[in-house]
Amino acid sequence: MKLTQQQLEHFDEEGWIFLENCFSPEEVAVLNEEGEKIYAEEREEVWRETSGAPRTAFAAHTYNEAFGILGRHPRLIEPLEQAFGEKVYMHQYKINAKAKFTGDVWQWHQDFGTWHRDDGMPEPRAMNIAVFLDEVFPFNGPLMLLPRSHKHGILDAAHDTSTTSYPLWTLDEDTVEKMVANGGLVAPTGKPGGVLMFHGNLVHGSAGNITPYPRKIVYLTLNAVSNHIRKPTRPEWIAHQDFTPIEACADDALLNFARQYATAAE
Ligand SMILES: O=C(O)CCC(=O)C(=O)O
Repeated sequence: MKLTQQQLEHFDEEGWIFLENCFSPEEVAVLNEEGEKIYAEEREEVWRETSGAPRTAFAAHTYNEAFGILGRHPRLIEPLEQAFGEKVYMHQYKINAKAKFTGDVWQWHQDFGTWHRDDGMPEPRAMNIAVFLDEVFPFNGPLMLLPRSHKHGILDAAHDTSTTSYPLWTLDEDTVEKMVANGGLVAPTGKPGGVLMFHGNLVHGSAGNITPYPRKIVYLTLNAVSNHIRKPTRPEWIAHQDFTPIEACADDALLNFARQYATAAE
């Protein structure tokens, strides 16, 4: 899947784009089912909120076939190869839960701030491409983005290791106010199967979810191969050290897997 000139221009100017209906209900259904099974497992890659609800399942592409196929899917890999002009590898992979009633906040941050400081990534030539597995509403903890904030480089940040179960380099209120005054704030919403792509320096965060509507999103963090990390400090399953370029699978690979999965369940 290739982005249009108009989409590329929107991405350059605003720092994000949202693509509706990239994955079909059949493709999303198998990911949802497998995602719930992963959250039910006791394994070090699954992090939980203090309530015990799942927060994040790291590296699911390495131990789950459906998420493995998604991690090589051309609808996700090709737009990033196009943006970076070279092959990409998987820097990080996570299924973020934002569970109904208990999903916790993600404080305001820039992803590249963390990748640079914690993993030794040289340049912001990596980014998240995210697949909605549940419907994202304005009220179930949508990702909030500060458009154009990616044009300010790495902003000052403090290492927050206590507010949530996930340590993060977070931004202070003054910085967030300045960025909002400059570019506003958006919270893209949409049906399962939508895809959100945003620049590594774009400021973003999300509020807690006190609604009965879960909000699962899979994030592939794809890095240009020449920009591989130099000084990893986090476990391999959080910041991968296999820099092998990803070869995209066939476009119908996930659909075929979903059909076999449904037949096997009959
Ligand atoms: O899933 C969310 O709400 C936020 C995730 C996020 O900001 C991140 O992984 O960097």
